[in-house]
Amino acid sequence: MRTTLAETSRAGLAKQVEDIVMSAPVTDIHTHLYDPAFKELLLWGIDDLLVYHYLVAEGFRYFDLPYDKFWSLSKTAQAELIWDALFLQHSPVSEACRGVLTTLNAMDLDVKKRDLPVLRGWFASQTVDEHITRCMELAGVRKIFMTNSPFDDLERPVWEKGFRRDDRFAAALRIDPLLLSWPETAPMLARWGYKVEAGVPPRKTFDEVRRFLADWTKRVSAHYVMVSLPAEFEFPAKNITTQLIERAVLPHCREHGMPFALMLGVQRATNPQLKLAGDGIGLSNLAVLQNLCAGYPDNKFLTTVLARENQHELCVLTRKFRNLHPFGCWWFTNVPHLIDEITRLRLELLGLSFTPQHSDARVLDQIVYKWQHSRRVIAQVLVDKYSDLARTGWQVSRAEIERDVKDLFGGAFDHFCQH
Ligand code: HDL
Ligand code: ZN
Repeated sequence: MRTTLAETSRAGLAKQVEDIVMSAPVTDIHTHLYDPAFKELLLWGIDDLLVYHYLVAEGFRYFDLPYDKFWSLSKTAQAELIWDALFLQHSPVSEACRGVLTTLNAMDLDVKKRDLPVLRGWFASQTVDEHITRCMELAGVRKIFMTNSPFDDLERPVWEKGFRRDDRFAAALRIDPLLLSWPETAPMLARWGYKVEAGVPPRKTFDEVRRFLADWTKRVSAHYVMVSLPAEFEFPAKNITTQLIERAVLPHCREHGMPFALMLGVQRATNPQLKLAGDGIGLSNLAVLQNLCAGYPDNKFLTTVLARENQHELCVLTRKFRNLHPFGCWWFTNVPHLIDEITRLRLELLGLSFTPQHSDARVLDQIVYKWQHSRRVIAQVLVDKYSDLARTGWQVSRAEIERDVKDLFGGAFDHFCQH
């Protein structure tokens, strides 16, 4: 059957958009990866890929063994149980399973043979430095934002000792314990020399918390401050969390021109026996976001929400507040079906003033699949939207597509952080 002009032009547009989206460099604005100076904190290789907490949760749906038995096994033994259950006994169709195979395939490793020892042998022959370069090139990632917590006993000493930074890794200051566990955190700050112990007048306490935030912002060269908040988080509320946000975190962020990144909707330890894999989801009351954006117009808020049901309201709030920048399809929404739905919703409601994705990678190799999978979905959504424009007679040029994709892949984020 004859191909119509419209079909030819759509095919040409699709090829152009896919080429641009699949190859554009991207800034990965939230991961749990580390500068190689943190040594074993930077996870990489086949066994870390297989024991990723997403796969642990999926694996336990087939395991008969008790949770504690699994946790007592070596990483290698855990990886073998997961490989057997999720790859050999059942087809690896889940996003986290397919991701492992996408990554191995991108590294020219033959997954057809299903030979885990051979795969292990290849990774054992790699060095971390060459592997960082390889993964960032395959993923098209030019900068990796870490999650840096002064409250992490393994991470803190490395910062205190100091090290030469790898400029491919940027820092974000993560402060969950400060805001969510003040009674346990205040004594830690006191031990570190900040006068916050009980009985200290509130004003002095909040000034000392600001000094702590300033010291660590400088130490790690943080680009933003970040916290993950439970679904039941309320703001304002008559509690120390609200006071710390209002009297320390927000003034600090204003003084340093930094966004405050809110990740809303986690329900920690839904099943504690799954450890890191045990967190779940809750519906957030996004009035907290409205109150923060409206009440603090001189602060900037990066936000991602965990519940699919919160995504539309986040877009509407973003239309109301230019100091709000939504980012990513976070965690349980980082699957093709929802990346498509959420990105389509955002483009249709916001245009290009948002950041569609971050990887949230915990294992270096994951940036390869998380970005290849996301790019493919984002490209398809953009093809549809540009095709919708073409039907009006508006033809986007290659340069305009490249400009738009540059914005989505870090440009809009950089602009938001700097202005
Ligand atoms: O709080 C967070 O930053 C989340 O991303 C958690 O780390 C979660 O465990 C995760 O890795 N999600 O992808
Ligand atoms: Zn995360």
